[in-house]
Amino acid sequence: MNELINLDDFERAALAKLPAGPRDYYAGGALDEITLRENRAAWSRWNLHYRVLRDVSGPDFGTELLGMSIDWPVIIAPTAFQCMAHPDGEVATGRAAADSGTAMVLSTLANKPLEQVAAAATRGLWFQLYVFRDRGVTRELIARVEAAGCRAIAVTVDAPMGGQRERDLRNDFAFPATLAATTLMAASARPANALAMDGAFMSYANAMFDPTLTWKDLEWICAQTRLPVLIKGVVRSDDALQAAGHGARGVIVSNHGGRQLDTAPPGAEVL
Ligand code: LAC
Repeated sequence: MNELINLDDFERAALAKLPAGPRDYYAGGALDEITLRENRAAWSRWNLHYRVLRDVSGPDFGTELLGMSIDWPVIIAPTAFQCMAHPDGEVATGRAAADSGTAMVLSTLANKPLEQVAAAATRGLWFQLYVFRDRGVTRELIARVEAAGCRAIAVTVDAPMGGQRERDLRNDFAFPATLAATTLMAASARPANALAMDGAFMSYANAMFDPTLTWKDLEWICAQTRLPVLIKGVVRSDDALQAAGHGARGVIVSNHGGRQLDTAPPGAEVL
């Protein structure tokens, strides 16, 4: 497939194939979607300050990221419930990442089992971790992530509560009962985990994720694993410094795609 595609057209066409619920869940943001719009606008304001006379006959975009070599400096961010869009879900995304020579980050709320995605994402897989009120679930997830050969853990820190996503409320959107967050569900038979995903992200997050997290808990997470830990959802340099002081090996500058706190500044600007 070599024809050139305009990405905006591609996205519009792909989204148009989905029912309103999943489409708006994927495409939407929190509240008035000010941050969602600003995220895109901010990237388009970026300029490339190119240099000249540098022998570009054999360009090489390869780089190293926490010991992982990738062919170009972009990896695929975690997004939940990909089987609402395609039956191959996260496995297909892992394959696509590998085919293009890069890595993927798998969501805690993935529909495909972690091990299957790891087998497809041969150029590297990171795991995005939500910290559950039930620390046993969290510990089991970390152990499974290590066993599957993931190369790093990215702890989401910008969703202590679910964002107010008005499109989801208007659509009365719920994750489809026919799809499970398989990696998570297999992690434990504990009651906290048995709660079916029969709600929207907001109610699920509020019921399951630990809103009491502090920097001390970051140290606890780092102590549970030999993998490098990053925190995802940072928009301030003082938080980045604090992360380094509490054991994080990196930060992912992000506002959760504008899906959490509306009016948060765009990543491209604060980076
Ligand atoms: C979301 C969660 C799953 O943004 O990260 O929907």
